[in-house]
Amino acid sequence: MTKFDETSFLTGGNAVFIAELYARYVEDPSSVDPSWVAFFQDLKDEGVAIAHDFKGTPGAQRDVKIVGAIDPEEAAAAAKKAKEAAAKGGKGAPAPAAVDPAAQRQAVLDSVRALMLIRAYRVRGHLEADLDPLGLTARELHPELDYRTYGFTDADLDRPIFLDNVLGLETASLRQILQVVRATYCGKIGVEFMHCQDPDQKAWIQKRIESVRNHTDFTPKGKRAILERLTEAEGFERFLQLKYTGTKRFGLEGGESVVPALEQILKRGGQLGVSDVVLGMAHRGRLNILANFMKKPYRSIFSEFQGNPSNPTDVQGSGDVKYHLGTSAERDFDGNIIHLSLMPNPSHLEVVDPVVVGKVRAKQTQLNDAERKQVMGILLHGDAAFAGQGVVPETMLLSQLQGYCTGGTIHVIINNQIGFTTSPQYSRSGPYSSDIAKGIPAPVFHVNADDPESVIHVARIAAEFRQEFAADVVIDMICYRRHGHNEADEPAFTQPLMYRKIASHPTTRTLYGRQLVAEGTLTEDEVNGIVTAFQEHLEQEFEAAKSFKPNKADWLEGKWQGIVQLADEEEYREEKTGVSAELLKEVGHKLAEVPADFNINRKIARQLQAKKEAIDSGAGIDWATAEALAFGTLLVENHPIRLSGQDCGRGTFSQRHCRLTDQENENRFEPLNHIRPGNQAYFEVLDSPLSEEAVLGFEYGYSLTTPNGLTLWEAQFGDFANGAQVIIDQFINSSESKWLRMSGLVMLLPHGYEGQGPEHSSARWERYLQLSAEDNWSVVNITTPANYFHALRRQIHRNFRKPLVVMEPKSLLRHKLCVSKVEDFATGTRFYRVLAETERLVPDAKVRRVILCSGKVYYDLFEERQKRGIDDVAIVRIEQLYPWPKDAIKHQLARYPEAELVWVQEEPANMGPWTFVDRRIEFICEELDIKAKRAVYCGRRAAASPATGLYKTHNAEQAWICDTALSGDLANVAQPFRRASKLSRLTA
Ligand SMILES: Cc1ncc(C[n+]2csc(CCOP(=O)(O)OP(=O)(O)O)c2C)c(N)n1
Repeated sequence: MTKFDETSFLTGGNAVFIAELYARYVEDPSSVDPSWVAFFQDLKDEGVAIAHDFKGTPGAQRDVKIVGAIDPEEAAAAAKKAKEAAAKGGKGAPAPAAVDPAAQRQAVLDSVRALMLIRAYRVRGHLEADLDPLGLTARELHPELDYRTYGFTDADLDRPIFLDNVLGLETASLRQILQVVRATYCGKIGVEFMHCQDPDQKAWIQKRIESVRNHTDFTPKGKRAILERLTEAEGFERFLQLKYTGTKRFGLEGGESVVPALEQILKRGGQLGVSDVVLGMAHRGRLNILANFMKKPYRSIFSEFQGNPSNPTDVQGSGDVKYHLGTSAERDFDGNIIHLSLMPNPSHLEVVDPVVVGKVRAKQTQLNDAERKQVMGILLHGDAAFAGQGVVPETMLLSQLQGYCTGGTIHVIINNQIGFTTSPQYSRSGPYSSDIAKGIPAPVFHVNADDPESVIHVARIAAEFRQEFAADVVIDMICYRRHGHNEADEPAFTQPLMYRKIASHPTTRTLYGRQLVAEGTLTEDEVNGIVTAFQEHLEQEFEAAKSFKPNKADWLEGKWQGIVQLADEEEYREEKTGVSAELLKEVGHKLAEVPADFNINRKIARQLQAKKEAIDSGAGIDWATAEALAFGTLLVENHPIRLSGQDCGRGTFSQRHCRLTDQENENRFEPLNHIRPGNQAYFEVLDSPLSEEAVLGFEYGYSLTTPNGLTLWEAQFGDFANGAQVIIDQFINSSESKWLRMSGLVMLLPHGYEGQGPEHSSARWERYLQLSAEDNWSVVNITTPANYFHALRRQIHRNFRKPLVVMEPKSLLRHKLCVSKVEDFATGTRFYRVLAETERLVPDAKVRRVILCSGKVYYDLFEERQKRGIDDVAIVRIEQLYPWPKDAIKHQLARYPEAELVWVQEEPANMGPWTFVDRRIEFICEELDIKAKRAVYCGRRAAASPATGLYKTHNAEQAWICDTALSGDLANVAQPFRRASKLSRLTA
């Protein structure tokens, strides 16, 4: 099919056929085939509703069939039949005799062709819109927007055409139609909305823009306000350039229109019920937005430029560069008070997106904003980053999912037509930076930033659309970047032509000022007066900056009241996180209860029964039950829980089943929400989409606003968290230090060597350990269900918040030894960072060897030791690797002064905890008067791949580790980093 086949059926012989059909349809709809009735109805209802459908998008079936049905023979036969019927005066009778049939046919044909043309403008008008302020992008005429494509000629330009109210016109000439569609679709705004599959959304946008020809008439007061905002945006950058020439600020110059656009979103949003907005944005223009939109005092920004910290000096942490900092503010728009928070963000572009969305969701939950109209997310993007970063579509994927939706995010692309030094033709395949947004499908408003009124007009529509449809919407604001990527860069090295053009291009404010003078809205003096007044104000602020001192850090307020900053590790006290026997029983019983009419799966019914029996008997409580008990007890203490991850409702290993499915109707039931109905917090469990980065970012964002609740993310297998590494590096482990943002997020990462191959064995926890410092989080590899129960509960019962990284077991979920007793959960019990030897061995002084290990390998060692009847080798488990429980380990090692010391791990020596623990153990040995001076390594030799893919090899390796650790000669296992022979991955 050539590009224009989709319209060709209206030309030539088919046109006659359709004209005949249409005439019959107008007379009597039942006289034509029902598929044609639908077709003509579409034409009438929404203009013409077919062109884009021919491209094979969903919903295209009917129309494709129609086109396919029109073959010349069929058409000729149909036309003949119609004529015969007319001659007989039967059904489908001809028009009244007074009407010339040829003229009538022409009129119908004109209407259908005009509707096709109008439709083409709705679909592709944006391609001819005047979007580039620099005029560097050649605007090619698109054949589908040429009336000649539809069979019209110049001679047809002034003939009246019946439109039946399409475009609000009863009748219009082709010339008038072209004027209207070009004004609406090819002015300074290009709209892409025909890809939206919801007919209501399509119809709404069409009506909204066509009814006003895509233009708002601003009042003189409104125009003045726009000019003032532009003056502030431009003046602020100029001032910084003047006072701090060459200092990096990633200026907004060229994109100043975004400031009044954001204000408009809030203004209109406020009228439509928005009271809380969370914003995320990158470096570009951030200082400007902080100052002129968030109203961060100019003096405090100037003070930061002078090298002063943004927080009071008693607040610890690394701090961050000024163009990454966040802030919050309250602003009043015509009496609507809107709370704003701009999230701090790392340099890594776009990664803040899911964090913002997660935070919005959490706020909505807390405010009971069921319709999601009160709290709104706004994301500002760069054009290169929006097109390039995978987290953008991953985040958009969440937008309509029940567990993640936020009533729509407004995306604003500050599209300066360049990314650092890379021009768009080298950075994306599609025509627009925004193209990825069409996949969800969100409408896109492209707008020329040098026309601020158009920018504000689309900002208003975007806010209305979001409030109306609870869906994402994109504003692609096409502008330019007046300087280099930062102010020290020379852009002419790479884009000389563009920058020659920019050098002579007046600023947006200048152009708008001239426009207002030309229109007579303001005098030139008034325009200049606005500029001078603002400059004077900045000078005063500049003076005030010299003595400016931040008086408080912007954290631990509101929901965070009562939470404290942990001063140092010494303050770690293990809270008593046990619960009463009665509560444990109450929760435990409820876990096994389902409504009488619920058809539970038989196997699961047996599992639930086993749980109940374990609780009643007081022994044999497994991992999943312990987890459910932690959840249930927190819920009755009024702490909400949100668990999200791939297939986490059932559990990847079919262990959790915290959401049950009725076998007859697939209704769902969550026992944890029915412990004390009406008198407990809400348990939310969500099978997430198959994304790590966006979902983890979302949950992290959620946790930032939910200090009173437990937020958990589970990876399908631990190493898949790799896909979310940026969130881990740049938010989870460092946000408290950089930005004073605490989080109690829990990451559950299935981990353990069980012969499942390179990608299902290791959660690569060496990475988390390497990132550990300054008490930034806890990293645990727990071996008992009760200890897991306490680790979860202490997340909430501490008076500070730290993320928790859990190496989650797999085979231990069903291991007969990996069970706990009821008393391990009881009042007075707590989390143990180190677990001592549990068995009766020879006296401590006679113990020959102490094995230090963490996680599942403990059970392999334990069973092997019991099998061999060894009683002089002690095994000490380190349940929490970070913060390193030095004193507790020291306490254990002091018991065995004569023993040799071995560190056992399943991971290769370059992975797992070995390099993390080696020197730390050595320091403990140094401090103790014991024989061992350091631990000997026993595990797999350093390797490129974390594990073997061969089950037999795995078993041999595992057996070797246990054998060597318990009975081997440690002198032979001391070279973990020696190059492995082809045959052996072991250290022997
Ligand atoms: C993920 C990521 N990759 C690379 C960079 C380095 N970088 C910083 S800004 C930038 C260009 C961004 O271009 P665009 O998104 O169009 O925003 P602009 O700077 O033009 O406003 C690049 C490549 C980064 N910060 N983050």
